[in-house]
This record gives sequence, C-alpha cells and structure tokens, in this order.
Amino acid sequence: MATVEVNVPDIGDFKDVEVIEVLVKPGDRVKAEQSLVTVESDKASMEIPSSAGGVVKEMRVKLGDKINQGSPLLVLESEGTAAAESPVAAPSPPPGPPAPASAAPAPAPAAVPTSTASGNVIDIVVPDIGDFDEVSVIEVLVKPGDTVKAEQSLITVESDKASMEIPSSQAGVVKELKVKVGDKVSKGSSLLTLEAAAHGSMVASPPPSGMAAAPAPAPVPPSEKAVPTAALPAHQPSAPQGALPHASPTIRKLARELGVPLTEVKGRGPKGRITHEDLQSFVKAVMDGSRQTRAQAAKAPSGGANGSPFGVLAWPQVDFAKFGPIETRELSRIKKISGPVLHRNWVTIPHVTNHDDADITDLEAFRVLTNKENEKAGVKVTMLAFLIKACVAALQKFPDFNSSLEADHLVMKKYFHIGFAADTSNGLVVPVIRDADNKGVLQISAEMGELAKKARDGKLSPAEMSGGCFSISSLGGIGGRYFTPIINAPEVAILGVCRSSTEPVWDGKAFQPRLMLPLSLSWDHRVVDGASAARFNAFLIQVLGDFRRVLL
Ligand code: CAO
Repeated sequence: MATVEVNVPDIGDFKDVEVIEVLVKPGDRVKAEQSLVTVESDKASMEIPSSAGGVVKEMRVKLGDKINQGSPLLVLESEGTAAAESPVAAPSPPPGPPAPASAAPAPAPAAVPTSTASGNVIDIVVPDIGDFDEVSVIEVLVKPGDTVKAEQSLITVESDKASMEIPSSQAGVVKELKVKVGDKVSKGSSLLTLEAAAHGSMVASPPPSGMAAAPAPAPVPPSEKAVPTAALPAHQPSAPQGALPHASPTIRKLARELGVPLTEVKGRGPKGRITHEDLQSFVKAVMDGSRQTRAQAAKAPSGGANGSPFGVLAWPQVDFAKFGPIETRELSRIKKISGPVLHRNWVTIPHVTNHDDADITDLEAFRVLTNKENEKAGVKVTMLAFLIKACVAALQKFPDFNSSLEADHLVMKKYFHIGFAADTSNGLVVPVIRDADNKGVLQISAEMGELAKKARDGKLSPAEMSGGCFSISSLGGIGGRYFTPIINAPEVAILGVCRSSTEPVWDGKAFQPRLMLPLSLSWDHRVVDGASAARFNAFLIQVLGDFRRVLL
C-alpha cells in the first residue's frame, strides 16, 4: 500500500476558490473520478474528483478554505497499482472530452457576434462554454421588461457536476426570452433579445474562464458521496446533512450572506433544486416566526425550572419536604420525549376545540352484532375502529384537515394514516393505522389490537408511530365527558372521544333515550376555522348516526 497526495489540478485561471462542500472523510473508500470537494466562485461551482482510488487517510482541506491549483486536498492510501507507483497523485489530463473537472480547463471563450440585429434590439446567445453541451437551463434570472446591467447573470445552466451562470455582455432592457427552465442550450443558443443602447448583436459574456471550461466528468451515483466530514455551525449554509442542498452559486452565496442554512430549505425547483423563491419563503417564514431553524430550536429555552420562554415568571422552587414526606420519581423515557413535544405543540399551535355529541345508538347496536358474529374469530370491534373509518370519510370531505402547514403553504396529503393515542404504563404513544381508507373496520380493529399490545409491551417501532395524518384520542374505555386533546404536529387536528352515555334526546314529539358519544375536535386555527370545524363535526355526527354514509 502506498500513500498518495491528491492535489487540486489545473483549474484554469481560477484563484482562491472557496471549498463549499467536503464530500469525503478519513476512512472513506473513494474511487478514481469520485468527487472529493466542491468549489465555488461568484458565478459557478464545480466538483473536483479524485485522480486515484483508495482509502482517505487524512484531509488537507476543510470547508471555507481557499484553494488554487496544486493545493493539497487529501492523502489517500492507494489500492490500485497504478496509483501506488506514483508518489504524488497529480491529476492527469483527460484522455479526451468529456474531461473530468480535474483536467486543466481551456481558456475562456471569446464572445462571437451574431448577425440578427434589428434596430438596437440585439440577440444574446450562449457563448463558448467549453465542453458544456446540451446543458439544462435550471434558472432564468430575468424576465421581459427587466433592465439588466452588463455582467448581470441571465440564466443558470447545470451539468452533472457543475452549475454556472451566464452573464450578459451588454446592458439593456430584456425584450423577449428565448429560453425557459428545462431547455437544453449549447454554444450559440439564443437566450433573449435585449434593447440595448448600442447597435449590433452580441453573445452573452463568457462565464468565468476556469469554470466555464471545466467540463463535467461522468456522473457519480449519489451513494458514492460520503457524508462530509466537517462539523459546522448550524447557520453555515453549506453545512451538509445527508443529501447536499441543490442550489446555484447565486443562491448559495445569498444564503451565506443571509446566514440561511440551505440544508433546511426545501427545494421546489426541478429535481429538488432550491430556487430564489424557496429561499425567500424560508426567510419570510423564519422572520414571521412560523418557522424555526434547527439552530434557533436548539437555542430556544426549554421552559421548566429556570426557562421562561414567554418572559413569564420562573417556575416556583419549593422545598416540598418542609410540608410533609415526599419521594422523587424519574419521568419515564416516553414522558421525557413526549413532554417537550406536547409542550411545543401546545404553545406554538393556536388550538381551538369544538365539542359536540354524536348519536351512536344504531352504530352501537351494529357493533354489538358484529362482535357476536365474529366472536369465534376472536376479533373484537370497539367504537374506536368505527371512529377511524368515520374520520377518514370526514378527511376526504374536508381535505384541509388532512394537511400540514409548512411556512406559507399547506401540504395536502392524498393518503389516510390515522394515529390513535394509546395509554401505556410508561406514558402515551400514538401508533398509526396506515391507509385506513383501504381497510375495513374488522381489519382496523385487528391492527389496532396488535399495535396497542405492542405499545403496552414497549415494542412499537418508530415506523409504526410515524406518518400520521390525523389522530384520535379515545378515553371512551375510561370515562369523562369532554377534554381538549393536543394536536399532534405536524397534523392540524385531533379528535378526542369520551365515554358514551344514554341521554334523553328530544325528537320533536318526545324525549327518546339515545346513546350519545361526546366528541372534542381540536384544530389549528392557522389552517382551519371554526366554521369548517363545525362542518367537520356535523359530518362526522351524520356518518356515526348512519354509517352507510361512509360509502357515499
Ligand atoms: N364509550 C363507551 N364505552 C367505550 C367507548 C366509548 N366511547 N370506547 C370504548 N369503550 C369500551 C369498549 O367497548 C370496551 O368495553 P368492553 O370491554 O365492555 O367491550 C372498553 O371500553 C375498553 O375499550 P378499550 O379502551 O380497550 O378499546 P378502545 O378501542 O376503545 O381503545 C386504546 C384502545 C388503545 C385507544 C385504549 O386502550 C387507550 O389506550 N385509551 C387511552 C387513550 C388516551 O390515553 N388518551 C388520552 C390522550 S391525552 O393524554
């Protein structure tokens, strides 16, 4: 085994480019051509692949370092004979196009005038961008009517390994766009027409020479990208967390300037690319308090003894032993986890609870009959299984209740996974019945029985408690009339159910003894309002009153 030092290859006349991503760490096995770091200038970013395969022994760069041609990147313990024979792994020039980014890039292309001028309206076309051919337009940064300055970026293009912005060679007003996101462009493709002061037609300015000419190497499957090594402050936008944020150099730069952790921004562009709008919505949401960055969440006071999250008085410190015998008891693991979650949900969601009663006289008779019929099969149906089915029907009718709030938009779910609160000796857990819309009441009952047993035995897996759209908390087996269930974020509503009882109900002529089920629906006032909550409950009551409505 020999060790080799991998250095930065010739990257044209790019000097002092910043390392924005470190893609490998000591101990990682890398292949030749696997990307090691991503560097970025003002206008372009590119990955630098390894010239040799082997195991990373030592990193010689970290995030934020400025590097040049020849800067050491890392030391590899090489496995292949070729690499072992070579004491220093200087990246070799490519055998031919398409060359890896580690190859020496060609000098910047010169602008080539075109001949489509009409008055002072000029065509702006793609300049020579090296071996970038048929590259995708991932962002169009201007629109008709925009006044652009010379050197202002017009579009961003992207290949497998690099993205770059193509700036305008000319100042003027955009007349007409000739490209849209998703188009493929090559040298000479028309980008837009510009009403410029000067006559004649020009090509767009060439992008920065080094990057422009740095062609993309063969794509590396994402699985080959190791989790980067450097630990960063949470607000460093390039802080990697699993999948790296997919964004253009401008967005990365802006994110860095604003201190936005790009890894926390959800990209809604093609292939999950973070667009300018995504960044804006994220910043807006953080500013209006509807969203917290991970760093903010970590710093947020937790409340309790000395925490005062709302500037309220500190928790009273009392020496209880002064008043009588006491013992202290550790909170269970579940309570330690669920307590802060419930606290967060309670203080951050504007809860409102609508209370109502459903006449379940006929449904209860049907339930008793069903249980008799299925006695031998050992399946017992409780009211909760019917409630799950009835709630699915209500969620289908009122889809806002089957959503989650994210910044300034709702995520509407097309699936129906219903959680139910299960009381265990260690605390409350919420297992989830998946795809309850596709299951019958008997199957739901059987699954509930299994999940409730697992819950009591402390054997529920995290997967069995995740993905819920809506929750039901039933105290029916215990008692009570009404209560205020706490919404299980990021869900937007929860149904609380108490013990049914026979009540005198006026039918217009006389009081009739009817079995009434108390319902308490808590809902997030940011997402739904009182009228829709009342309609939701009214519909639920209709369904529970006549279960055939589930079929409608
Ligand atoms: N009205 C009257 N009786 C009811 C009822 C209701 N709304 N709901 C259930 N019952 C009856 C059942 O029919 C059953 O009676 P039988 O034994 O005579 O047949 C009995 O109460 C016990 O039911 P159960 O609780 O075992 O079954 P379930 O399907 O109703 O509930 C489960 C299952 C796991 C949800 C429940 O055991 C549980 O843990 N509930 C507590 C949930 C909780 O703690 N919520 C509060 C969260 S906020 O802190």
